[in-house]
Amino acid sequence: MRTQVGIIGAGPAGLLLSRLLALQGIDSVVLENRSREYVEARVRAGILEQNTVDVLTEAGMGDRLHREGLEHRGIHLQYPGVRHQLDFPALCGRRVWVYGQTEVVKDLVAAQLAGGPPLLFDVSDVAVEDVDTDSPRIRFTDADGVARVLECDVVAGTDGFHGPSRAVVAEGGSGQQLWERTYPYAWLGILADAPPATDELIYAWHPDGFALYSMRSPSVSRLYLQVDPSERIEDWSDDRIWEGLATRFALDGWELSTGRITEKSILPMRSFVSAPMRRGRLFLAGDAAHIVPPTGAKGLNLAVADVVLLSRALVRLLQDKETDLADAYSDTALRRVWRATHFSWWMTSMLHTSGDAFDAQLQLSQLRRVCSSEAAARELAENYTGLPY
Ligand code: FAS
Ligand code: PHB
Repeated sequence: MRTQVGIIGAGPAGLLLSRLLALQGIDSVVLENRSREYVEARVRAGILEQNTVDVLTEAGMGDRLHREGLEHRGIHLQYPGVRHQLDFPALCGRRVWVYGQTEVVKDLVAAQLAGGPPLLFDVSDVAVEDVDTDSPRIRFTDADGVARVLECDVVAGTDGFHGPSRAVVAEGGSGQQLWERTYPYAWLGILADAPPATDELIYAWHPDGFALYSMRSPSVSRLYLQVDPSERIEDWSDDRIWEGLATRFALDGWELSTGRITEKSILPMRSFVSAPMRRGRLFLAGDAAHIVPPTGAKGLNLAVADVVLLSRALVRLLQDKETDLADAYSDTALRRVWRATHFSWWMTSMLHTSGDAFDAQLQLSQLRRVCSSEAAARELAENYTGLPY
């Protein structure tokens, strides 16, 4: 098999990269080691930045997003007795959309399978070779158990945190730098058949711990509460979850709406950055190179930003035979990665309780500042809605 760009991983990064390249006449093959059902069912991100919506729309992937997505003008910040709305368009002229990552992936998979570049599910034994040459290759076993070799001009490692690509970069002579922070808390997340009791997301600080009120549609709520990383999901009955959420969102004259919980899981929280995001003809994008805590709603959006940058670099490399954008890719991408990493750390540090009384006063002071200062609110709004590419 031969293609111009071999793409490992059919998450949002790999699928969008393949789409953007195809629109520019560059062919690719996407290799995914899970099934279509598994990839489309993974419950993950929910918020799309203005940039992400614009990119998906321009790539012809915006129809269902604009039909079914929920356009939000802002978020609410809450601490005991106060729920304050940040008006993003007034603060920075941008807004965000609620449209689950599952829906983005379903749209991209459907487009890919309807005449797009080859997308192979259920592959195994993926191995990347000769990335320091102009003819790298990917060895793999296809879904029928047949050993294959995909000859490429470029390999894109969009295989997420647990994929093989980052290790290939590390084995290269350019060396690898890793930065990691594991946070002392996790998120217990639920999906519930319950109409959201709020028009926009609520980020709530409470002495018992952080809570986030999000949603997927007018009839499906997505909620999270801060728990200790050692907590086990089987120790959290539905009643215990709803009680914890009701306590943390409590506000006079307002009531949480409950319903059947259809999914629950505990998500660890970490920041992780790996540099460089390239070795020869292998380029990393998305979670393969970086992880952010979900508090800033950056993970999916950062993957999209990487892929927009990478697609431009690969078009220039493969069509114009110019290496300038490819040579600049890693440094350019990492500047945005660190901006998103800082913002995600800042939101996480402001909102998650540690049990330390001094920390609590610092957090409440920060929250009062953001809720009372237009300048402080604008800084949050600009980062949350996505800085211009
Ligand atoms: P992905 O991990 O989505 O995709 C990588 C793909 O590569 C996967 O399909 C995987 O199966 C495949 N792969 C791996 N190894 C392979 C191999 N050897 N061969 C072939 N394929 C291989 N972000 C937010 O903004 N908000 C959230 O609330 C949020 N919640 C999250 C919850 C969880 C449990 C997780 C894990 C992440 C969450 N994220 C959230 C972050 C998430 O949305 C990521 O940022 C996003 O999926 C990144 O997309 P990709 O880089 O494409 O990586
Ligand atoms: C979600 O809806 O899953 C979501 C929204 C905002 C976040 C994190 C997760 O910051």
